Amino acid sequence: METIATPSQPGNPRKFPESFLWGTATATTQIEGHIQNEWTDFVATDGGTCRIACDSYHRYSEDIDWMGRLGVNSYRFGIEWSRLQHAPFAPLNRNELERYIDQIDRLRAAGIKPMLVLHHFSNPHWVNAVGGWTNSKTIAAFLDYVRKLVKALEGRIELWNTFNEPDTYACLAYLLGGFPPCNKWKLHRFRKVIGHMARAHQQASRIIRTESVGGERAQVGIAKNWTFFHAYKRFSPWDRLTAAACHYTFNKFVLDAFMGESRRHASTFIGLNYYGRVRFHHFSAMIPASGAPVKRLKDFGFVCDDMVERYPEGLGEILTYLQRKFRLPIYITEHGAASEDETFRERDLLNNLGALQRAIAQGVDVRGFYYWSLLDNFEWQFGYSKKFGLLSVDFKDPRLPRTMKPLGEAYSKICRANAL
Ligand code: GCO
Repeated sequence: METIATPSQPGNPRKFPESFLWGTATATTQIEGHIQNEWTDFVATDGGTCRIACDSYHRYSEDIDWMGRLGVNSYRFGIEWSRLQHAPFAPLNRNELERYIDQIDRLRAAGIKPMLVLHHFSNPHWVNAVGGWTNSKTIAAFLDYVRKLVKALEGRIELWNTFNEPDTYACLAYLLGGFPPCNKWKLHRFRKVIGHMARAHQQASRIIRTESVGGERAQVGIAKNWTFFHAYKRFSPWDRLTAAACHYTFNKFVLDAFMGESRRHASTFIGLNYYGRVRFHHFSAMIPASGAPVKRLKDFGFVCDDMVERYPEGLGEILTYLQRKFRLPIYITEHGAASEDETFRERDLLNNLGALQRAIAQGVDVRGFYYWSLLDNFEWQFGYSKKFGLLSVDFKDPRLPRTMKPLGEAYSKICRANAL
């Protein structure tokens, strides 16, 4: 385990700790293209599909060059399970494996530390065919994959993320119907998925920490999405109840399943994905992602990106809470804003990094920050309509050229200076 970073640099309060990781994050289905999983036939609300996406499957080395220009020193990305195993317990596909190994080796050669995500909202078809993570047999299949992958990567990876946002995945796939298999209000399935993934996390973590070459250095955690749920009017009992039910289901229940009691020692770090908050008014979620008109939200005085309400004040609160509760190092595995307004995005970034810096100064052990996302990409049910990238991609041009955005330039300065 790395030594604990010194909270702030003496003499310069705008500096981040010396060994701080500045990164950016992506997911296989959102950028790679040419993928065979449950998203292949899924058509987003804007008519987009993930079939080609940013074509990073072929352009990963160009993407790494862009990361070099950004000056990041870490990259959080996935390996796509469906590429590596075509049947349960099958040997790993050699060609696909070599492509990922080449990607990892290029990253390391460029001085960019990889953080590997094992599950990010997608499964091979043969897993979905038996009910996905609602089926407890998926646990054994996943562990077999993890064991083989850990061995095949031969100590190249120190930072492992087992599951990305299990709460978002189970909620959208089994409660809200936004992700395949698009089930609605199947609460028992939601709970099963969380339970099975939590068991898989615990066992995968053991495999990674004991079986990876140089395993004593391997660090493992999930990436937990934390959203604050509040009532718009503090005294509205129904909206308070709705907010409390969401908090219980998506924050407390999920965190307890993955990190409570017997699972307390399954993780060596906490990955936090933080975007902001959702407020309820007359039972409806006041955010653009739930269809609330942006104009109406503005009239209510809300500051939102194209997805959720921004709430940088909450970042310090959740970091302090997690630190007190678990006493583990924390990585902010995702934070970002979707908007065409780059000035807005820059302000949002600075507000959140300011909150992060204050939390570090107060002693919270945060080791890294990953901006979501490197590229404009396939934003699941919303397709290409949400612009989260540090780089834009021209999806109308078949060559899919990337261009640095103003936010990319601004983020680059922060990464290079290790300071705000
Ligand atoms: C998630 C995922 C990312 C999203 C990002 C923006 O949080 O849903 O981890 O895949 O693209 O958060 O919504």
